Amino acid sequence: MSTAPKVHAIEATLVVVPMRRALGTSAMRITEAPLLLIDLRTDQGITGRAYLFCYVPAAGEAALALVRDADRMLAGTSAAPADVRRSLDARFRLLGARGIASMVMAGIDVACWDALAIAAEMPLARLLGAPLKPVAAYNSNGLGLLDAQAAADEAQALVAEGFHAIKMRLGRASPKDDLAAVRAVRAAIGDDIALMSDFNQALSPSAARERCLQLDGEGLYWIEEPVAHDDYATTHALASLLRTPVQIGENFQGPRAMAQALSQRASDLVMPDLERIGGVTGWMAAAALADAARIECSSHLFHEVSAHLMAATPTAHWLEYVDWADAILQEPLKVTDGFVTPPDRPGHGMAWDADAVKRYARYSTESLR
Ligand code: SMN
Ligand code: MG
Repeated sequence: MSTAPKVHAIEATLVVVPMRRALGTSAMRITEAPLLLIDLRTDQGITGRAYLFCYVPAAGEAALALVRDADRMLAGTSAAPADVRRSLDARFRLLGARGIASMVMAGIDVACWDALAIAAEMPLARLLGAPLKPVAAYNSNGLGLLDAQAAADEAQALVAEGFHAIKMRLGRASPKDDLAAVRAVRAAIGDDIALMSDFNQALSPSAARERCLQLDGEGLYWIEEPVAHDDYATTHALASLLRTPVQIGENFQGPRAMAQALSQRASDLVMPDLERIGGVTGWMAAAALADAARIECSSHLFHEVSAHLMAATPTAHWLEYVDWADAILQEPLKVTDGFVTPPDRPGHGMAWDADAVKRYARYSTESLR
């Protein structure tokens, strides 16, 4: 038997990459993606990788400092995901394993699983017991709060990138403007394209009732996060009221939050996020919960890793696709006729393009030493 690998070092670099299409949400307009690249080196010479999407660059800086803390604590200890998780759980328990701390825990978990799969010379999906099967993806780039004509034009361009499903953001100041944009987009893409929608928690419970009812006959595939992400009572009521499925989940903070939502029948559909649900370890627990509740489970961001996880998810539904990390990846994943297949390479298959990382780097754990 081979000896168990240990953590040699965990390094991180914050890059801020331009986005090809700006993302105007009801909360803020995002034009660049702050990504924290994590490299976990084992004492056996293997590097496991992960990236975190940090929403705002300042959160990336905080995450970088926490990675450095984790590095100091984990160097020389077991690199097995379960051991690392136990150590980080204890390290961040008093701080609170939420928000940025839990993002960092998830990122390190993904990097540990990547290292494990590389050592086993298997794609991550295979290590999890799943075949490398194609997963249906929707194009979630762009399509922010544009006027109706601009939204229709961008929707057509997004479909032309090779997808049968796209997502538009909602939550304009006037309900009339959302309705006009939905109608213009539908007219532009035709009836055969699935059209997801996302309010990003913009509405009060009473406004949500009115605005979702108004949109209910418009053929939306789902309505996502109409109200505060943890207002399960309201999303439950909306799910009962509407014919359109209600979707939530990108803000589930670990599998326990998802279990609570499921027990309250908070939504028709769920879409956990790799960095909030707890990395590969958290995702597999979430996938089991979705399976037990027989609820369809989509992914949020991180399609490069999520494609492997969706292959192993019994109730897998839609893979969210955004191209933000393409700028720093050696081999971005290809979309073929609306499907993404996990790559047949050891691990999750992501490696950084060193020149691009240099170009977009802001800080690294090296610069903090
Ligand atoms: C979203 C994700 C990441 C940044 C902004 C908005 C959105 C989604 O909620 O579901 O894609
Ligand atoms: Mg969303």
